[in-house]
Amino acid sequence: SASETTGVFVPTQEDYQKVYNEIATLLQEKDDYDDGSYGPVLVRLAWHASGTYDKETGTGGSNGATMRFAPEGDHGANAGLVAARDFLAPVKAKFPWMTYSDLWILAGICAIQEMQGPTIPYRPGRMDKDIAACTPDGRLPDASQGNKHLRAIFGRMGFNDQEIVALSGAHALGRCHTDRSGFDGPWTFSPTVVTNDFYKLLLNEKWQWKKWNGPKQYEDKTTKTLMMLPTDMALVSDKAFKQWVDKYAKDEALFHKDFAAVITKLFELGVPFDETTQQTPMTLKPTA
Ligand code: CCH
Repeated sequence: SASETTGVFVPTQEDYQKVYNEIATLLQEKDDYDDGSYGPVLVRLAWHASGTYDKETGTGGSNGATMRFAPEGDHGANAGLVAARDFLAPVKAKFPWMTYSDLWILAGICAIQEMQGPTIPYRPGRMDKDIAACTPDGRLPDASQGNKHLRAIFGRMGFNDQEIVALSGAHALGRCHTDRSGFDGPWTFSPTVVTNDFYKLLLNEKWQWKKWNGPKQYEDKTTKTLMMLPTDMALVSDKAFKQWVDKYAKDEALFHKDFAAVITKLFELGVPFDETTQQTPMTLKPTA
């Protein structure tokens, strides 16, 4: 094998499955965090690692893991993601042959699959970059804004309206934290399961401005326990976006299919896969 002749360890799909299983086991063990899972914050880490991509300059994206360094790790948008990076530290120690860049994306995929989401194909090959590759602040979306901002930010990465709406369904997961973004609360009643509930609730609940001292956000009129960001609400006030919200609210299978496709694209933005080596996407098996 290549590893015998060169002395360089060449991981196989089995090796990546071992890493996957390790993350899945830790997710089950460390269940006293937030709503009972680190899954959502792992998805957010993978998204913020990828979502800095700029298609014009080819800078940013998941190939680099530059959020390890203070300038990028300290960007306001990344507040709290140290919890996800710390969660993965023992995994990196156990599998030192893996780059942080590949590990963060594998962890995002593992989290989605373990939270009953669709199967996400995985391709390794990302290289860690040094501090000089940190992206400037302001590349990730600002939740206080609206439809123009969403199209500008996601357009810079290369996404269209349908893809923006499909990606936003990730807000079925997790919650906002007052000590991170300043916003407060979960979007759905099942924040550790990949459902289409984000779209259903957007359409079916009555939303009102929350009366509080924090940043402007919505709360549901009925229970006052759920939340929506101004950017979330733009997905129903903008007619072109709303068409897709309607579709995904009606059809969870379609959401899962489109979410898998668009998150794969997100996770691979700017990654220069070597077409000559083994780059067939692999399917890693969920534990359940
Ligand atoms: Fe998001 N997100 N997100 N988001 N997000 C937040 C939390 C999560 C925006 C703002 C916020 C995506 C798109 C957007 C997740 C996945 C995705 C929070 C709360 C804010 C604010 C952070 C906190 O306080 O901890 C905005 C604006 C956009 C614009 O579109 C996309 C795309 C994805 C993934 C595909 C996940 C998951 C969370 C929950 C994190 C947690 O810790 O529970």
